[in-house]
Amino acid sequence: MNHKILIANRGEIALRVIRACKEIGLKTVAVYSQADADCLHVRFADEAVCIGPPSPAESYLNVPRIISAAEITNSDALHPGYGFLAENAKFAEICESSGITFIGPTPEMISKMGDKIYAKTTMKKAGVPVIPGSEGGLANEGEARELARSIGFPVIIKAAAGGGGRGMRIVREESELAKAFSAAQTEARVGFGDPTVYMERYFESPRHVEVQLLGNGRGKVLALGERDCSIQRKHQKLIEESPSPAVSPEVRKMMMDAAIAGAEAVNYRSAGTVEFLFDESNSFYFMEMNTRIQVEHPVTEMVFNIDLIKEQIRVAFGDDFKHTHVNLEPVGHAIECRINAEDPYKGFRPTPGMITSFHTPGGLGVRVDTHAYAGYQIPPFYDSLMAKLIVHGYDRTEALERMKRALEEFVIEGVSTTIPFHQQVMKDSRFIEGNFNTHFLDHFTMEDRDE
Ligand code: MV4
Repeated sequence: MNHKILIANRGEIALRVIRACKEIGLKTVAVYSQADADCLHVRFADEAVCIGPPSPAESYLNVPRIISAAEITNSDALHPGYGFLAENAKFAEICESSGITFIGPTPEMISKMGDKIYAKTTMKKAGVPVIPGSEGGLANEGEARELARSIGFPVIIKAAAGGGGRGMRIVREESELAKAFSAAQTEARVGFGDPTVYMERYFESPRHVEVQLLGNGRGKVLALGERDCSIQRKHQKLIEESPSPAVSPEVRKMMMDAAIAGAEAVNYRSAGTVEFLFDESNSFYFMEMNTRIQVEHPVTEMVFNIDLIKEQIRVAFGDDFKHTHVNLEPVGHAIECRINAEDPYKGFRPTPGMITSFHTPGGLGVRVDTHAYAGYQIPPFYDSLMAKLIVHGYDRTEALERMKRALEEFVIEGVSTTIPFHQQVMKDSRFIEGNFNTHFLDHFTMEDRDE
């Protein structure tokens, strides 16, 4: 392949994409803000273009500046990473009309799946189980009330243009409904420019289990197992693993088949994720579909021994998957801990600043995806993800022991990190037993720091 790829992102994911490009002989162009001149993605890329001031709106979210950077460097393709412009259909459209291949799904697919009602309707039509609720948007409060009565309380009202936990309202009894309905509508209009809301039965303590998909845009979609992402705080995932300790082989097969049917029905291209809510009775229900590569993709890569970014690039240029990936079977177990520059003893408050020492763990089955190094100054303008520590083991027990060992080896000085938090979770009996749901961290308290 003879292409030049612009990476429209920063941090560890920019490095991750550059590495994939290098292995397939593609030239790379980094973009960076004034706060990121010392970032590794700038040094690892063949070329780099400064696109503006630190604020994301003036740099990584600034479409004209990114398109200009692609044009002056003669880049013929662009990888958006995750976050920033990764799920912006207009941006994908502008890339395509500027002759720049967008390494992701079609603009039409991004915009369709961004509409959570459309996504749900499409999946339901394809035979995927969806959460019981309204058929489409709620016309008015009266309709909301009538529906809530028939579903039974509690219910949840979600913004059609929302997603990822933004713009949701739980309603526990009828007396709260009027207020919740109008608040959800207002929030949706202000937050997403679309007041449309829909209703679902509310599941109190589900697990978040998601299926990794890869579509070739020629009608074929592969399902690469599932990830359990239930360990999260305020909709920020902290630990992910594959396979899920809660999913049996029988249920896994049904989940994979459902996800494939849904994605093949829309002829999906690129990497994508179908999010399921998984309940105590082992039932799964479609929640939403993400049309990007996700932060936690490495756990899938470790158990399937496949480079998801390379596959994304292949299918974006109209090639098929690598032929060896036809009968995919996972091997062993992988766990990821997100190492953030945050203080877990102080409510996970971000702790930007200078990293004075940085020693990453290594050895068999250990992977560290990071852009950090000793002497690196973490800027306050972006998210606090510093490193992803991923381990792979023969089974979950070995992966867990390996994670404990790797967390022990990891040395980061100068800023607080989530390492002590992860060390405590790895010792928690409920985590060890695989007995957790999305509320695991609600009542989790940090032990006193030993000083
Ligand atoms: C739900 C739910 C319970 N019942 N929908 C949060 C993220 C977004 N994808 C949807 N979310 C939820 N939707 C119904 N009908 C609970 C959540 C939820 C959640 C889901 C996944 C991971 C963490 C979560 C934390 C709180 C709530």
